[in-house]
Amino acid sequence: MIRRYDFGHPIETGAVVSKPPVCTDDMPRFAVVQEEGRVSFKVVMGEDDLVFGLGENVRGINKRGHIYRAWNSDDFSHTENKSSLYASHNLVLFSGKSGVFGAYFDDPGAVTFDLGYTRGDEAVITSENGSLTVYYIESESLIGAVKEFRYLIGRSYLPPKWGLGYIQSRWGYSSENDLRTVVAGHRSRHIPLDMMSMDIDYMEDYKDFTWNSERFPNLKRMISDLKDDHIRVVPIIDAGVKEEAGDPSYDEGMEKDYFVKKADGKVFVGAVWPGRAVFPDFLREDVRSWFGGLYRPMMEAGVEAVWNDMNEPAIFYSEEGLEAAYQQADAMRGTNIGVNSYFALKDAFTGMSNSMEDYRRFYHVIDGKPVRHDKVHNLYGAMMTKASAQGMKAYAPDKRYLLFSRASFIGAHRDGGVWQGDNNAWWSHILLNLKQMPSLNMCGFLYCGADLGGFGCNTTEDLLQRWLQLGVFTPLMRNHAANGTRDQEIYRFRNWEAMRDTLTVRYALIPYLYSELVKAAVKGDMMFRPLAFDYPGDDMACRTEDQVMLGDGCMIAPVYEQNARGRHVYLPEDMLLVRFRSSEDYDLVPMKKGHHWVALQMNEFPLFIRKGHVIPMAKTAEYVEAIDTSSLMLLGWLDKGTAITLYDDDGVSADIDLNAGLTVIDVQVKDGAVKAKAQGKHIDASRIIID
Ligand code: MIG
Repeated sequence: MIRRYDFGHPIETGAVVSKPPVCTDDMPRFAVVQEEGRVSFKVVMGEDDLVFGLGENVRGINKRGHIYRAWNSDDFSHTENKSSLYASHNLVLFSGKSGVFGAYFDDPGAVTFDLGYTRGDEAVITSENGSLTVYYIESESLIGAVKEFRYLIGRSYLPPKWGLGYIQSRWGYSSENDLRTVVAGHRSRHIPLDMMSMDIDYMEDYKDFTWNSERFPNLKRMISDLKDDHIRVVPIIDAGVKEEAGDPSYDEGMEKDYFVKKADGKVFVGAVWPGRAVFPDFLREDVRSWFGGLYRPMMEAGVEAVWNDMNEPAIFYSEEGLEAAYQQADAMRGTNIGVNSYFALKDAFTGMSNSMEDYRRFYHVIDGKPVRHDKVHNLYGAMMTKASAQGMKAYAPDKRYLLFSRASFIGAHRDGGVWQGDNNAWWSHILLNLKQMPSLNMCGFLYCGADLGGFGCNTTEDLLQRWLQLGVFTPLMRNHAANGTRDQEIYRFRNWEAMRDTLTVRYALIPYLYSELVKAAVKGDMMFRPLAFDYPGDDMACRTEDQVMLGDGCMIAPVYEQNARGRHVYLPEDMLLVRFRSSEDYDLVPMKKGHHWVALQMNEFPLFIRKGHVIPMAKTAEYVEAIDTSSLMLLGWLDKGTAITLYDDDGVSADIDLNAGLTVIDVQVKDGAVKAKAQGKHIDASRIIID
């Protein structure tokens, strides 16, 4: 059940696609307090109530015990003390003795989620705008609540099937030669690879939609050569447009008045990569269709995939902010700079990026009226994604496009995926990556993944190895690193063969992963679920956060500790451990419900299949299009027959017809033997274990 409540004058965010009528009676369970222009919603929590939601954020899957803030932030240090990352996904679900309920707070401005932080038994959600629409949700189960919510916000974006391939990336690949060398590094060693992402280095002076012609002398040819090698390039586009007369995007945007302005009517100038830059008003439909159109030449050159960055928007400094800092420094020149003034001087400069003062300096135009940016801040990235999606669709309406963004808001889950931004080469970030997956899924974001190996800091061989063992399961699987960090391509390491073998498992599982991804999108379901969703009556499962359910039949439990050679795993029911070394080399170990220590050497990682389920594996391949889905091996542990449905299609057509694409794989167990069949497929059931 979903009910809608309006407060003040809500701004349309586009998050919700099927709006119920406004409800005028009191909202159940939430006490509403309106004061000083803000509105708060208070819930009294039972001692053991669990709290889920908030999509991309720090800390646990169970969000209770901390304070979060919806405020899209370019923050490259994802530590526990933070309250926001790059996205605002304002769904909160409570589960406890009094049932399952929650709400979606549809507000494009700052919203704080005090979830037992100020008072352990209270959750207080506060909209600073004081104007928003709240969708109250009640259901029998957590997954039921999610499905209702997902129906409200519409079907999630689906990438082409090749979007599930491995992406190699680095900020720093700056020439055609760099790309070709890295591709050859993979192909010559038979390390699977489908895409190379291209960071800001490909541009001319960091200008959107330009290519440095010295370093990329023949773009079309490079793209088509790489395509012959089954590699697609994924160029980056930044939100800020360089302020430079003569640059076509800048000139046209200025002429047509497409950039955000200050109260005095002058175009707002903030610095990002190219130095002084201007910002398209993505909240305007005409600006979106213009900006989307700018992707066309790239696509004509053969580009089929793009990532959007810096769209919180990140602003290093504004002219005004910089001037204020200079003035402060000048005033301090010649004084004895002691402890307090030292920090004040430092803060004058460091505090100038992504500052609230700057976000209050410029305005969008909504329905012909100016709206100050901070009131709608969290929509900016989503609207950029919308613009790009529109442009890519317009170029090839019948085909799926690949798109992922850094900033997002619910609604953008219909237009593209997200990557989880600038993590670090820290062991704790493997675990954070895992925890973010189910939370993102609840909020509709299915095509997601974190920078494998870690973006900031130097990675280590064992960290990359363990992280890949998780990345194997995430729809977006990308190895990405910051400029200046140690080389991080698989083949740079002594142990590259073991990592290649890890990737063979990814490619063998793509038929299963793709099927689960499509089903989750079409049915409003989650590909990754907290154990609490599947085993609500099991207290241990409800408190387990370093294992998550994957698809219908599996659970994953990655190793995320340095020098570990195994880990503890809690099995909420009997499961079959598949201990992978490669797609051809693995052990099958039936395990009973309960606590276990699972030994896992550096080259080994586990997948647990619920007893009674089977999952399909194809023969591995070096790129997605080479995977033969007509011949499948089944893994599982059965005591009686079962059936699974597998979704497959050409992987590129825009239309998804779930029913037409489903194949039923029927598994029969009789007299101690298994027989399995599926129309049009060769099925090998020899690895199924029977009880
Ligand atoms: O200020 O384009 O999150 O993935 O490599 C840094 C350079 C800008 C941030 C992105 C990261 C990317 C980097 N960008």
